[in-house]
Amino acid sequence: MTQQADLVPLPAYEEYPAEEMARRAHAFFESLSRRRTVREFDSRQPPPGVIDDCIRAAGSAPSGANMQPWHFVVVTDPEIKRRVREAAEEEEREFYTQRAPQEWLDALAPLGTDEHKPFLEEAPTLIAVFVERWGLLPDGRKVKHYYALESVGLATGMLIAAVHEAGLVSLTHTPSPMGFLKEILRRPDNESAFLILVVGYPADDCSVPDIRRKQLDEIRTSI
Ligand code: IYR
Repeated sequence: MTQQADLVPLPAYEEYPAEEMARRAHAFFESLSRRRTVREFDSRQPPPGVIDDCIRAAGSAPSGANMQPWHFVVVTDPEIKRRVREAAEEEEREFYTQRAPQEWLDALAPLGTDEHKPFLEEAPTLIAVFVERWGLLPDGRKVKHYYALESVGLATGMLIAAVHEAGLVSLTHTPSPMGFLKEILRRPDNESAFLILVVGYPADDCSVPDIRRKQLDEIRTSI
């Protein structure tokens, strides 16, 4: 039997007065509401350390049984980015021309996406997010992971928010299937690709689709 962990006083909790709480909640909402998914990137690299801090933020996410079933591969090498682009475009070509049902293509039409993925080479940084389907002890025994996909989804949301707060832009890219990522990036058997977060500065002439977010009364019910 594994023992319960020691208990320590809740570290560094700060209660804000009501007014300040309201101000902070609103400011955070306003900041996140300025986030847009971007598909056109400048080639400039973010300053050193920024991506690592964003990944530290992602790694602070809650996870099933605290297994932290995530791994982040930061790709900046142009040759590896080229290989990722090539493999992704091959899958996407098949998706757009054969695999995708018309209903799916119709849903994507407002976004203007197609099989061309130049951002995978043009953006300075790709963060490939992997799910650890199971953990591995130093002696090779497997450790069961719980809610692994949900946990990695939570961590990825925090990664996206951190990148935004740092003043960079991102694109959540999910070429499907993503098996090629595991091969190109040489990830172990217990991992599978979750998504690629493309990160950088927006291109000078960057544009985004004129689409809207649902309003509060469409997404919230109070009882
Ligand atoms: N993976 C494809 C298709 C695609 C699917 C969804 I759902 C999107 O929100 C956007 C694109 C692609 O990346 O083009």
